[in-house]
Amino acid sequence: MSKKKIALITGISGQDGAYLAELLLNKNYIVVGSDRRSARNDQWRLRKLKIENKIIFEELELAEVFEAERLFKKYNFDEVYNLAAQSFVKSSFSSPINTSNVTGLGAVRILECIRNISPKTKFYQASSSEMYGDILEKKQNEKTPFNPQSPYAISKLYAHYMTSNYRKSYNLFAVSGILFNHESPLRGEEFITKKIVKGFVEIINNHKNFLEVGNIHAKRDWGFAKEYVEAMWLMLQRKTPKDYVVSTGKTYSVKDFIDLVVKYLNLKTRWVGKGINQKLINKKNNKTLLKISKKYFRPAEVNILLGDSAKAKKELKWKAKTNLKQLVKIMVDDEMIKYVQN
Ligand code: NDP
Ligand code: GDR
Repeated sequence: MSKKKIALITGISGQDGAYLAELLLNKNYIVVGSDRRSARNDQWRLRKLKIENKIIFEELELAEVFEAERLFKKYNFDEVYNLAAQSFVKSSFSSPINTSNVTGLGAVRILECIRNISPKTKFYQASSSEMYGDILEKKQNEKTPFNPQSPYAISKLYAHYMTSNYRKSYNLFAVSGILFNHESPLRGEEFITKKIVKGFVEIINNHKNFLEVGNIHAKRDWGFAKEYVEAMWLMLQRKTPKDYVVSTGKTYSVKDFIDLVVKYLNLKTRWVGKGINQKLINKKNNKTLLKISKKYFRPAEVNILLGDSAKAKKELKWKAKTNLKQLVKIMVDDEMIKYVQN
């Protein structure tokens, strides 16, 4: 019998951490999941997937200097997935220094441990389509130049370049997956897809009157998170360390997403007004279901993203299977369960 592989997932309490842990456990890995102290006792995602008691939890605050070192001295990791980050783009404008420290330098703290303590460990860095920012090519692939528009995206780009620099300079197996937006029932409530799904499900269950959002004309390439973590794992199983774009190849606006959700919930609606005064009205009673609020706009916006993951398809044999309509169904059905159970 071959020895069980051991993997570290930083950011175990997040959306991708949960799905990746599930995937690795199914592949018979020992999974060490790190979180910061504040996250302890709030592993609702792992509980939801029924894997909370299968993870070895360790504390790792990525903003600290020596905590990562302790973990690398304790375990001999085969693979490390660095998913921990201050991941909310809007917050990065109000906390640029913390974002740079955690999302940017955090990756280097791990890379330094690998270089000094465990050079055979394979490293995955969670890079982001946000790095393309104000896009310089219509479809973005591994060769598209970056043009980041937020402290978050700039921090991710720093970590991205450091990962490829460590790969070249020290011959480490260190790769970045440039993942486009991916969503699921485990998505944090501050992100737009979950906010819309939760908001409308609350509205139809009389727990809310209306929803307020920001720029509904922003377009994103949205996929299903559960499929995207498979691409992360596949990248670390290749002979040669390389970076890959992971996306669906389709882009939709926030407004399109709203329309799909209300349609699936059988609400008859119409859009009225323009710009900041645009609203979504319930045709049945003329009540406002959704308003635009300046509060949710960002100082600099990424207007459109559209990924080209042909390289992942060819070399990893990975492609997105769930389309946006199916994703909406998965998310809405899950959100509705709470009310059915009551
Ligand atoms: P989440 O926001 O759901 O999870 C982020 C994780 O990082 C949480 O476990 C969080 O812990 C942890 N974390 C935050 N700050 C620190 C810190 N200072 N020290 C240690 N841990 C910390 O993100 P996702 O799961 O959606 O994404 C995973 C990664 O992939 C992130 O790096 C994200 O930036 C990146 N990414 C995500 C995409 C997406 O569409 N989801 C697309 C491209 C990249 P806590 O619970 O305590 O907050
Ligand atoms: P994003 O995701 O910034 O793309 O980053 P988010 O869901 O926050 O925003 C997507 C787009 O929707 C617009 N928007 C709103 N966004 C939020 N959160 N709330 C609103 O009310 C609202 N109204 C409109 C935004 O302006 C934006 O254009 C996500 C994160 O997971 C990152 O960590 C990851 O790197 C990228 O996806 C790829």
